[in-house]
Amino acid sequence: MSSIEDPSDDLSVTPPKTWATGLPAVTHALEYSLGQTSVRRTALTLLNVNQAKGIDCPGCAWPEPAPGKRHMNEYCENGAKHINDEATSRRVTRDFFREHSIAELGGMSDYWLNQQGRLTEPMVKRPGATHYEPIGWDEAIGLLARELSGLDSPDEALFYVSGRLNNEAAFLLQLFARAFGTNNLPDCSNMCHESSGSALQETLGIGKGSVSLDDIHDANLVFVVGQNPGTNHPRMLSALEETKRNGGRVVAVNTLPEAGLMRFKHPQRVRGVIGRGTPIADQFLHIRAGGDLALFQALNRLLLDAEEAAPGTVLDHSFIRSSTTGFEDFAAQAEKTSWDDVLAATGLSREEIERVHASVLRSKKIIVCWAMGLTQHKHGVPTIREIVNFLMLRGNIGRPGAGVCPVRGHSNVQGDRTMGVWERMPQGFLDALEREFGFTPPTRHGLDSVNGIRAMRDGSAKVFVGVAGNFVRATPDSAVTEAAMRGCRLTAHVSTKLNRSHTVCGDTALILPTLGRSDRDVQATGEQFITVEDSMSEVHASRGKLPPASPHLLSEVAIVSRLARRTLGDEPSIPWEDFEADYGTIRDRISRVVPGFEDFNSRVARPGGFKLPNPVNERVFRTPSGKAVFTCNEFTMPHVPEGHLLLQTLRSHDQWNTVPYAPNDRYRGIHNARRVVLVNPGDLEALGIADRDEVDLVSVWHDGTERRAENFRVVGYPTSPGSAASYYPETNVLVPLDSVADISNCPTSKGVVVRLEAARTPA
Ligand SMILES: Nc1nc2c(c(=O)[nH]1)N[C@H]1C(S)=C(S)[C@@H](COP(=O)(O)OP(=O)(O)OC[C@H]3O[C@@H](n4cnc5c(=O)[nH]c(N)nc54)[C@H](O)[C@@H]3O)O[C@H]1N2
Ligand SMILES: Nc1nc2c(c(=O)[nH]1)N[C@H]1C(S)=C(S)[C@@H](COP(=O)(O)OP(=O)(O)OC[C@H]3O[C@@H](n4cnc5c(=O)[nH]c(N)nc54)[C@H](O)[C@@H]3O)O[C@H]1N2
Ligand code: SF4
Ligand SMILES: [Mo]
Repeated sequence: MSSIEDPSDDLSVTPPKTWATGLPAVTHALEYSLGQTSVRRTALTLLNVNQAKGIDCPGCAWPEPAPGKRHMNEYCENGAKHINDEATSRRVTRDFFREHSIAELGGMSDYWLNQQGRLTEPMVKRPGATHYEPIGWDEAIGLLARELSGLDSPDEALFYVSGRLNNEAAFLLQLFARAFGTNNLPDCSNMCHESSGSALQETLGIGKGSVSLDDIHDANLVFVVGQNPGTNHPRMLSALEETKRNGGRVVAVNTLPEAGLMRFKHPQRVRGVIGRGTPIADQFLHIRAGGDLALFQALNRLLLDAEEAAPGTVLDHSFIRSSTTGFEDFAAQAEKTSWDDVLAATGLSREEIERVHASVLRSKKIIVCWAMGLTQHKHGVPTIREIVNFLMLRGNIGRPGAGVCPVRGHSNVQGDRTMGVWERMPQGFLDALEREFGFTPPTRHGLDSVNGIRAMRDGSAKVFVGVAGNFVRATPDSAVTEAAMRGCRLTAHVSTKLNRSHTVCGDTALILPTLGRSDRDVQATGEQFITVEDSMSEVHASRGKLPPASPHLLSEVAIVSRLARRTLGDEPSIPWEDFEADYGTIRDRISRVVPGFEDFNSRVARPGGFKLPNPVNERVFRTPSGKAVFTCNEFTMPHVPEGHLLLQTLRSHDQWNTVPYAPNDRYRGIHNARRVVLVNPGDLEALGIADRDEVDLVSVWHDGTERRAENFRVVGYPTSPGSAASYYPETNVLVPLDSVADISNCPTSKGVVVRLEAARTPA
């Protein structure tokens, strides 16, 4: 057995922190890094991360400052953990797979699996086998190609992508899938910012954020809604600190009083390390879960009322008239907003909302930032549409210091979409592929993640190929999803590290180990670099610096190119071999297919790369009417039956998505346990449950089915009344597959109706 053991579950609770990211953050980062690898490798990764000629941080998608403005240590505590989790010196070898059966590995925790280290050679599980065994690359790729070719229809295959994948490999993967004949390209974005994409595409004509770092620094008022930047986008706090220094204000809207929203100590400034730090939020709105739509409806109604009281002084009439449609209908709908509804949905007082309104009136330049606290609710899309209404009323779209800022998760999740990884790419993109490569891509929309699971469950999808990510832990309804995966003929994962998806196998299963961001990538024409696009549409290069984790690894580009060649045969119009040998040739193709990438190779060679144009910033809206669209959004709030709570499933401070690094959530004061549920003390009292009781979380769905996650400790915590919080992925089992956001089909990971029951089988 491996020497790595699961940390014991020994909950201790300290008061939640009221500030984020000072000296302890630096210490924690080094502690984790040195636990994974040597001082030398830690120094190599950390000196290179986010530098102009270095490695793009494999953590979140927050952008780096312009090259001249970077610190020597341009990374955060969590970025350091993410990169050294990849740069670990630990290795998973063929002996490991001989020692551990797949069933045994399936019983291990997500933590344990990840801690085993980097995957080192391709492995196969043959039909009926209990263990993975080694397989050569040629045979592995041949086997996968044969299974794909043997399908009755290309639509029986799914190609899942997670947002760490680089642009070059993502472009090749979608090219391969479409040349093979399917648009089945589900991705992690389906479970993440899909609601943002849906709302922004409809209203502004492009599903991306419109602001830059300079805009954030320059704004008079920044809203941070449904987002925990102290943990998930730590360097965003430096940007907000700058906003404050320039005289701007910050309003934070959250169901939890997150440490990073309160006060920030900059780890790269002496003042930040020893001082009291900068208060971040000027106003904190402790909102009820799912109450954000009502909040922005109330703010919009207040703006319309203020305009009526003093005509011509509040709204930006010239913008509304020249650049938008739908204002009249929106204004009529806003008439219906009732304060009773707003106060019930938000749990806020009228005075609190009026105070925000007063700040809005004082601010010429406003930005709204948001993340999963909005997108993963049933009414996430209308909520974001209402935010767009809010910004448009005073012309806060398409000018400096103002705009929409959906803060993206994975470092290249936005780039993967730009490269065509989407089951519904517009016809213009497909036409460009046809012109460039001479084949006709399929036009029928493909399957997203939720529909992909349904298809595997129903037997209409038979081969699953995952490139990066951990599909069975990222998706909802774990039991249903796992059964669906087991029903496949073949499951294959291109991965850097072991995870639970490798233990949930189809008849045949493949593990295809690959280079990570930090590994040097040398191909036939020499050393390669890859590119990524951050949350603010900056495209730049990333160059690995470390010797690869094993001599048997292939890059993602190489794996996809070889698979395509084996499946489709040699085709002069798509030179897969050249692509593998020289990634510059892929970028040449991208420059001819993807708008905004003209002259890609030379522009990305500049330090810091280049920014993709966003037509919204020229007040050009690529909607059917050519105008930005005001929308009418019905008031709605989550319905939670008596005796139940609305559970959100979120990240602790010590995890990267499905991968826990340690059982701690330092800022929230939770130590040595992950199976905890945070509940408002008032609700605990009403439910007759005591702090530290052991409970099962039981989710209830309207078809009468129940799902259970067992043995959680209750912790009294200032969650907003009626809501509870617990960590993902342990709670994914509770999210019904059919519980999705309207329009975007994003699983409602932040809105799960649960009841707490005394643990059926106490631990
Ligand atoms: N260290 C670290 N960094 C990460 C990740 C990670 O796992 N670890 N994951 C990356 C990825 S892929 C993503 S998408 C991002 C996610 O970044 P976040 O969206 O910050 O991630 P979550 O932990 O899901 O936190 C959701 C936040 O929304 C709040 N919230 C929940 N419900 C509501 C609501 O109804 N209204 C309001 N106003 N607030 C609400 C929660 O209290 C919490 O603060 O982070 C990225 N960065
Ligand atoms: N309940 C609940 N569910 C959620 C969420 C939630 O808030 N609550 N959040 C959702 C969100 S926002 C997201 S983005 C998804 C995340 O879903 P995914 O992106 O699928 O999951 P990750 O945990 O990021 O994937 C981790 C794995 O990626 C692989 N990996 C890491 N780096 C590389 C690399 O460079 N190349 C390759 N090929 N593989 C690599 C490693 O093998 C690692 O085990 O989860 C979603 N699921
Ligand atoms: S803020 Fe995000 S991208 Fe920047 S160093 Fe931290 S984890 Fe990496
Ligand atoms: Mo995400």
